[in-house]
Amino acid sequence: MLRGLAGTRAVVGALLWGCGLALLQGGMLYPRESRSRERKELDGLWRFRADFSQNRRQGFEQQWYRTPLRESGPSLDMPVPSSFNDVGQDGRLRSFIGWVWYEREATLPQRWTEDLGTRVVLRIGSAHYYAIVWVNGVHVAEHEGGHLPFEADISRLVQSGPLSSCRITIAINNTLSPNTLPPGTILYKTDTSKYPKGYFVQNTNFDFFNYAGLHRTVLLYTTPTAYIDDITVTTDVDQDTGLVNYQIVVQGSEHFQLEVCLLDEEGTVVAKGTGGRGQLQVPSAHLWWPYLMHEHPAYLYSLEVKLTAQTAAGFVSDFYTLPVGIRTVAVTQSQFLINGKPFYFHGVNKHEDADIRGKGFDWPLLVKDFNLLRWLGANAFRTSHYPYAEEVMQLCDRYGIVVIDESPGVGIVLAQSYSNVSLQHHLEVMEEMVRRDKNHPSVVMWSVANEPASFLKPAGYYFKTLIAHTKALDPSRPVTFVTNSNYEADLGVPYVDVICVNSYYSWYHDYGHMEVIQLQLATQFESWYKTYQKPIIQSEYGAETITGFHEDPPLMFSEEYQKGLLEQYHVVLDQKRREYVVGELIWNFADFMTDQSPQRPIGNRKGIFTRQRQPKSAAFLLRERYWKLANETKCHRSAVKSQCVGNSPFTF
Ligand code: GCB
Repeated sequence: MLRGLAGTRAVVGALLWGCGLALLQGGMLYPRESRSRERKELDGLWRFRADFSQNRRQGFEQQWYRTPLRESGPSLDMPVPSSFNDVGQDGRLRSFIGWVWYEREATLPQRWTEDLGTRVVLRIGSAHYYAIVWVNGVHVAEHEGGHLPFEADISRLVQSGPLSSCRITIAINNTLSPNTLPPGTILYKTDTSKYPKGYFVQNTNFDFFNYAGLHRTVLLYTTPTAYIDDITVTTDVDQDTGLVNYQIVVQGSEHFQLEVCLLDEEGTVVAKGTGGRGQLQVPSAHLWWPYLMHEHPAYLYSLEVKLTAQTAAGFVSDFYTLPVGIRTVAVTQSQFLINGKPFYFHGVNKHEDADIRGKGFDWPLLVKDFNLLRWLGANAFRTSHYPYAEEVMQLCDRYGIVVIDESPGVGIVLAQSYSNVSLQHHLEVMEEMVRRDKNHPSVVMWSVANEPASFLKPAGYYFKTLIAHTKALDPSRPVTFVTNSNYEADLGVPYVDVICVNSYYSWYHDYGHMEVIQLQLATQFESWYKTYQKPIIQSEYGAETITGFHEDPPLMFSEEYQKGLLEQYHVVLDQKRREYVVGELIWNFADFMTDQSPQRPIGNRKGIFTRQRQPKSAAFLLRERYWKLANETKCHRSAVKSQCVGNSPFTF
């Protein structure tokens, strides 16, 4: 079977591995409607087939992309966006490894197919993990990586003859190898007295279920043939003047003019500019402040960009509006500063995860999660352990929820995963991630990985290179990775700006002994700080808890134990946050699905909410703490002293 799968990848290999850099040419602006741009979402039911053939290559051998899927065999209805794993009743699909095939017909407006001045783009928000795309049987795109968008310009195809619809076929392979992100291995079980011939399993070194499918919106959108391809905005503050630096990339014409206009929330123009790069100055600027740090958090301006370009067909205009938050981020030896003020991260780690849909994007779930975050008084989260949907980042911008944006570099523990092939892919993933998320004011730091084996010899070069590359891509934000290695052995931490450390005292060791937490945690902080003099975030801590289990005195897995363990952490966090600890992120916001194992009773239960988003006792404990922390931060700032009491649901 290994040969089968490897063979499958070899078949497409030449196309497969060469595409990364080519994809990075060009921007990846979120597809917004404007006077010059339309979008057509292709969410809903798609046709679907998993290739259960022994070598998983039947789809390629029989060229399933050439004709409608229903003609080459039976197919299922499959919702998009959704993971395919949990929607069916067939257990084989839940744990399927290999190629699955999606297909859908899209009806195109007449103008899109007839107006040669229109550019039609197919955009796939997330296809986990490797995807090949055909339109009407013609190969149009390939992409490696399950969490970032990719596009194909399909104008020529849909404008080449009379056509009112097009057939989109997407083959997706969820196999993980030592060089993918996240990495994994396929293990062949060859003892035929125990396993059937060809039996194999996918092994991973991360603690969440490897859901797969079309996880985010698939859509078509249009631009004129000369178009605004990319916008990069960075901001600064000088006294009370906001500085908005912009850079715009245009494609499709060399003769063009650009006008930019910055509007405040009332729609009043506050600054104007022309040309592909420049600086806008906003006197008395409203800064973008995190939630609970200011009476008007998350202030967003709108940057309206207008392109007028000369093309063979005459003059065309393209319009794109980008939300802009003016804020600064800086790191000192012991502080994380937003707009020059110390910021303390009090928040959560999340997952994109829910019943039935798996990692499929879902608006009601998203809105519920943000309502819970705000109820909790959380001001931050980490996108553990991969980039989340763009709509999530947009809500963070709008609500002032600060983000540590993490790459899918989770489970890098094998020596092979430190090879040059892996590093090269990781560099490209960082490029794609920075390209997608660079303009979000909510993103204040990049995390290149979670809990790698950073004590292995090659880790030093790997993280030095990766972090330097990320900083070169975006000099405006600090870079980190999240470690659980020993402070003396970690070869990657010398290169980070902020130390993010995970620990599970009295959970994965010293089980049941909460009395050792304070000593062990204080030692952890002191050791790291003495060695590096960099601010520290407790980026994970927590305890498994089955909602409704009660034991007093507390026993592991009970709600009382989870609360008790958190309280012990809080004692030390309260001491050290006055020195150099700049944040605490609970593991985890909600229970989530994992691979099956004796340690995981239907998933990881360290959520403070259940998977259905109902609170455990610990949620109330954290809520009280987070609002108190928020109040303290506010009270330290004399300008808003009068607001110390009143905003909070608690009186102190
Ligand atoms: C960790 C990992 C996270 C796991 C968590 C746990 O350190 O970063 O992915 O889910 O521990 O619950 O074991």
